[in-house]
Amino acid sequence: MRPVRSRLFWILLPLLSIVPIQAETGYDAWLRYPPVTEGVLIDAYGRLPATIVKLDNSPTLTSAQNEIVRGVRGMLGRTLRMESRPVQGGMILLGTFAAVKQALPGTALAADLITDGYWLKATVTGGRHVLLITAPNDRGVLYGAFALLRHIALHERIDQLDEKSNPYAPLRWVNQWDNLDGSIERGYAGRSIFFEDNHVLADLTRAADYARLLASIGINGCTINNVNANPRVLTPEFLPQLARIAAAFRPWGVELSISVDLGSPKTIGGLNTFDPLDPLVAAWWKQRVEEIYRIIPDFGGFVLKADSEGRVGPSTYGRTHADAANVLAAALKPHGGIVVYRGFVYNHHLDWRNLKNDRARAAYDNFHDLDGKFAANAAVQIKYGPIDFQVREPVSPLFGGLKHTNETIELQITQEYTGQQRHLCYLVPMWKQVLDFDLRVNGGDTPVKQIVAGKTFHRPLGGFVGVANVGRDLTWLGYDLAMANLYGFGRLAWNPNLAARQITEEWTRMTFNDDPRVIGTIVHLEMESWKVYEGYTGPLGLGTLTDILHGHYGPNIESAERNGWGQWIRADHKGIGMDRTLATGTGYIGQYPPEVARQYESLETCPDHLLLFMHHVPYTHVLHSGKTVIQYVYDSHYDAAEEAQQFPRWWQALQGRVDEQRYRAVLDKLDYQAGHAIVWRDAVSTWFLRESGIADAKGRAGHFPGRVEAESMRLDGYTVEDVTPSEDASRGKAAGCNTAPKNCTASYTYRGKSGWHDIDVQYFDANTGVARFELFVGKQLVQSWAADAGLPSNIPNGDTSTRKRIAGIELQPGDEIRIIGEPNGGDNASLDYIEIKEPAP
Ligand code: GCV
Repeated sequence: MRPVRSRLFWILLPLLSIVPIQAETGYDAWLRYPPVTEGVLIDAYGRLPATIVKLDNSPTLTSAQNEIVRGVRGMLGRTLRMESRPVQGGMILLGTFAAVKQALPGTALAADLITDGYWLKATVTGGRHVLLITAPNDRGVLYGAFALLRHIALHERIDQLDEKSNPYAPLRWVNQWDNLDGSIERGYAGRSIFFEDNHVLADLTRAADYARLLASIGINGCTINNVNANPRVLTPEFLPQLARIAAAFRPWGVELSISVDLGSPKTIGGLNTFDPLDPLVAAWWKQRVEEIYRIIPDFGGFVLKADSEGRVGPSTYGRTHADAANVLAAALKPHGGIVVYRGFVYNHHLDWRNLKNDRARAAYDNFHDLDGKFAANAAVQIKYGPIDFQVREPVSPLFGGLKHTNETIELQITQEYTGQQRHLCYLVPMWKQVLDFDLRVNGGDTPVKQIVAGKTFHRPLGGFVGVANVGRDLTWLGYDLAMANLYGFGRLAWNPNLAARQITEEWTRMTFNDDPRVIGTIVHLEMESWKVYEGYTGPLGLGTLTDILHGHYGPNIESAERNGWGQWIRADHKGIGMDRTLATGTGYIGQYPPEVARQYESLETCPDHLLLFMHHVPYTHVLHSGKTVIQYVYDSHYDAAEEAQQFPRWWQALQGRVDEQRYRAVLDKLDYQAGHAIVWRDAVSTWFLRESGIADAKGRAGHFPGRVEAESMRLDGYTVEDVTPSEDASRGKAAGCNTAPKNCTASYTYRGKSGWHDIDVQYFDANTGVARFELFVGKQLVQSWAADAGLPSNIPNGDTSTRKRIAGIELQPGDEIRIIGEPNGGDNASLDYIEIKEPAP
């Protein structure tokens, strides 16, 4: 009998056929391996051999084999048979060149592969289909395995694979800035996955999973502790703990390295000196290094920050950076280890009154004369720009200034000055510009990527280092969309010639899905985000106009001025910008090779986006774009903040197209960013209006239609307070509730037009407690929320200023809008203003 189906069944049928999108935490990042559902692809991938053979038992090859089994099971729903010897039928064959040669004599191997490079080759030998994944070394085979899985995840053909891929540079590292107590310097995603309470964590599952992520993008080294290093890391009690992390990394081909403190021979070694030229000091390092290699044979080496930001260094004994690097290098050399010496050396007590002083000069001035003096197993690690990871900087001239010294470039995946993983700011487009920048050393074609990879000056060592701050948050970086930076860094370190858009598309498809709308929206968001962030934080080469003395997060323009840190923008009533010219300024521009120097020296040829980094000009200076500097500043802030308002709207189009959990989490972040972009816009525009005295030609700066200041509302319990810096609050003031545990109330009688409105409540979310707010219209409670974002300050300012949007409220003249603030801990439920607007179309 045919089953009888109810009407309801037929109504529900279309819904039943929709595969529900599973909630996801983000933990799997781009290694999710979701099922391939397209019929054509299922057929094509169905021809994949059913057996996977690994030719030796090394931990790395075992990872490669397991990973392919895992990926194929996830994506193709098949469980491959695992073997350790070639079989009669078809197979996926994993092995180094040496092993393949033995197992399949006569197989012609790709001679042009270098260490870590891999070859994927679909072939027929002895009548059987073999998908060969081979490489000169184990790690290369693992990278090949990930490459194969990437092809499948991207739904690319694999039946005729013949892909050889070499890494662009030997050194592809991340530096974590984790402290042994479990905190992370500039960490925005929870505590360390390595340390707690001055010990290595007992459970290193996260460390191993991190290594897997790193391996999947070709990263071969991880420095696990802060460059502001705790000497304890080298103590005999600590080394065995480090060995456990190395063991967690090893199956993924990630070498462990550590940051060390140059003062260690004295602080923990019992010597009365740490003079790098003292034989006792050299012997101490040698002995420590031997001890390390005894328990960690594949140890990568040391990273050293010295004579910088309060760290001790060779200057204590009148020695050079090369002396300091070389004493470590000598100890590491017999074991194949390297030392990476940070070029981030500058005086943070510069006299700001001296117009010739310039922090940007520091790296070149400190290292250029030492060119050729560093050991062959040492490299100088240079931040991409001469200041410190700003939203925009010119490339460091030091890249072109060391021809006989190994270099690495330091990029920052951690968004220290670029929104701290609360703002979307995708840095791959910026890194591409930096890496492609042609320094024209000796008038030749010398892009930064080639120099740091050792290609230009034929150096044996070199590469790419990304400062990363993954933490215990399940999303790793605290924000799903920020993971594109980690992915992009790895892909560029492997091949800096990849296009930013291609990298972003790959990442999006693997992290989310293949829906063209999803791909289009996310790629667009990511690709726009750096330009937008720069636009509302610090355009024209000013750098991020943030609070450089504290959190490096919200706006605080003047924190850059009149102190020894040297991030000056030299703004006064008449003009702005650092004069770094040779003719009249600090001479910094002279550190570049002549062609580049000529371009920057002249106002005619200096690009607008670096103008104020290189020149001091009046606010009325006309840019190449035809706008004056001051009008550009206003326009840039208004336009970029407006674009940030679109981010959550674009994202909303993806509801139901990405899993609900990540959809919500990302939407919250983009909403927050849209609000904070307004804080930035207002702070910077207000400050420039006040400083320059020149009005915004479009009449926006200083005018806030629909805004009701908290200080002008009826206040019960709330008291009016000044905010510092004043531009971080609307009209410079806030209302704080200092009556804890009693609540405070701010109310206002609406007199505008009746109809639907959005109400924005601007409040300050201090990190010392969790205040709560309730918003009433008349007697009706419309919204309540907690101020629990964990922002980087404990007072009302640009770090803590936060917007809560309450959309779609019907208001009528005479309605009372009332906010009740409930203080908690040190969070005084401070209010800045409310803004009542007609809803955006
Ligand atoms: C690890 C900047 C950061 C510091 C960091 C330093 C460095 O100054 O703010 O947190 O210290 O750079 O790179 O050494």
